[in-house]
Amino acid sequence: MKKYASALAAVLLALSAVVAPTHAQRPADSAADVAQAVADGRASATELLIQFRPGVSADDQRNARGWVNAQRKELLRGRGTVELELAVIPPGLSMADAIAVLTQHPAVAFAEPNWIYTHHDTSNDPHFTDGSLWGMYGADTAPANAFGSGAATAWENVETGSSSVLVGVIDEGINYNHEDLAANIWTNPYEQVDGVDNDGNGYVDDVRGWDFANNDSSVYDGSSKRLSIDAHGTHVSGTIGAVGGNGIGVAGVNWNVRIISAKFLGTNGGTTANAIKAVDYLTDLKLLHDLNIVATNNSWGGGGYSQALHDAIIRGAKAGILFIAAAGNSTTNNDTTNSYPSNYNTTIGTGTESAAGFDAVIAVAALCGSSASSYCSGGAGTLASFSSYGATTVDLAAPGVSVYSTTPGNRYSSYNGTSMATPHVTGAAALYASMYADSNAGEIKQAILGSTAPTASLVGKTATGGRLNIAGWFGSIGGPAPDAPTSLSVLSVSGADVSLDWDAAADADSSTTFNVLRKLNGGSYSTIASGVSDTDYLDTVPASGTYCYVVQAMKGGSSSGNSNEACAGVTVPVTPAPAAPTNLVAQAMTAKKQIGLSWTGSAGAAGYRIYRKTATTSFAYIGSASGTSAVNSGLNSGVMYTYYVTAMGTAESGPSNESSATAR
Ligand SMILES: [Ca+2]
Ligand SMILES: [Ca+2]
Ligand SMILES: [Ca+2]
Ligand SMILES: [Ca+2]
Repeated sequence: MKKYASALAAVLLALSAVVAPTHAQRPADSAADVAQAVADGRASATELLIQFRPGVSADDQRNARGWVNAQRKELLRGRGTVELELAVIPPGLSMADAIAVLTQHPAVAFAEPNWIYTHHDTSNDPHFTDGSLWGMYGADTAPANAFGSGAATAWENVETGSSSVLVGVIDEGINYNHEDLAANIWTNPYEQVDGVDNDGNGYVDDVRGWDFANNDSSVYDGSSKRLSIDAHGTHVSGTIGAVGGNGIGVAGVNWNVRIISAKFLGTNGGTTANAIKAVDYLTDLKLLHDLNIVATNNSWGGGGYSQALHDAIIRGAKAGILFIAAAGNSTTNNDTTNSYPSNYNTTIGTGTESAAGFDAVIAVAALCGSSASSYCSGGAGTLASFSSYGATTVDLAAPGVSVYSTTPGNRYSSYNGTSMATPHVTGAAALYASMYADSNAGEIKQAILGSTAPTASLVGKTATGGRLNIAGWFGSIGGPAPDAPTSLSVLSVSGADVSLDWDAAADADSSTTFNVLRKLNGGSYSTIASGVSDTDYLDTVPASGTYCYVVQAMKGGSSSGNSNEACAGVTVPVTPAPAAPTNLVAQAMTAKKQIGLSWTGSAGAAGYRIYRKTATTSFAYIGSASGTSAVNSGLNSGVMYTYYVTAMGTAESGPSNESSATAR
């Protein structure tokens, strides 16, 4: 008796893990923590990570999965050596229980939740976090402003622009050495500072653009004593593309972009002649060097109709460059009082330049973000009191009051104007182009105008009746469909494992994921894995048969069509379930409220499952054991409990004999 008791005592230590798993050398994910994390959406309810021990065979792995009826979803690393996998548990099984059971399996080093990280790029730029940059906020960002552009929602979706997207700023010059702009200023790779026009575009040493106002290569003409020089151009540039996430200053709609200065506004304004040169300079740069210039920002206006300037803007449209223009600050209805350049339309040709196939001009009004400014007595979401408008000639509104951005001398300032609204839209065009590299200018414009947020104050005042809404590109709206993956093939079949491989399409980038779809014996396709980031996948099929696969690409919430189909016949080796355990003995232990169990094990069993009932309950699974004994504790004194056990292999055995005991 003494010997039996001491054996049970040893079992008690080993088996305490059945109920409350302990993890050596790693912090415990307590069952309660896991359950809470799943309830909070911080951990997947169905997916978990299983790290197998070194040298564990595929059969052992299947056996471990079998304990909780899990399926491999994806091999994450260590193919054939020390495998780490993403697995899925069936509906109805709690993640906490699954992890507790798997942790017991001898093949498993550890099992842990598939934590869900909130994926974002959050600006740490001080004037973003302090509430100054309302134009970048959205309804669901922190800080929030429902009337902001929603750029921060894009950042949360890891869309922060690209250095391969270029925009032209036709304005004053730019303080290109500004601490929060310098990294995003374009450098002409085809030009050196050597007194020679190396790229043959007619401008000598135009390494950052050109100053058409003074006809020289210096696009910044301010100084520490003359900080107002080129301040306006520096300010709009910061809204388009101040460096984000660098802990300095502000953040532009694009954290990464390249800005080309086409300076034509000097201290006394600019001329039509120089505006034409500036527009053509950017068009010619795009055509000469095949540069990815997607838009020009035109926060300027005045004067009458110029056919020569109209022609230049049409030439830009034909080169695929959007012309994004301020509606003006004169409170006029541009439908009845012409405002240039925002009223130009490139689908209307002239006697000297035929119409372009689409209207490249986007005209932008200024929106209020709060009632704090005297221009916004109507409150947040109203048209700024100075803003021009037009039900047909003005496309949308964007943040244009109390806009904080870069100014010369590493300073930051708050400006008001449709000039400040316009670069939010130009920034949006560049950001969209970075997300969808295949999109052309017409598609970019359609995406911006088609996603505007309906705004009461803008009905009858803008063609869309809405405001810039970058957040609208995410979630249910999505972007254009990506291209389907190609060259899907079955690399190998090993037991129940089918190894797939495919090629991503040319438009895929780091945000692209893949869905894997499978069908059996000519049935219909269903998705077996989604969110796959690699271009390969290891499927473990449930039974023998002929399986066919296709894969799809996912990007920006949109799915591609199917890839080619790849098929393979799979013969799953059948290992019979182990025999049922025998000689189960339940016996009350000396300690109160505990019953000891022992049984004769089964050949080939990798573990055992324990079932229990009372006079008032039916049999239910209560836990597992790796050996042939267990202690059930926490029972009610004086209650009789009845048990049976099963053996686990590739399948579960039948039940052992039943045995009962009454807890002390
Ligand atoms: Ca040149
Ligand atoms: Ca040169
Ligand atoms: Ca200059
Ligand atoms: Ca910054």
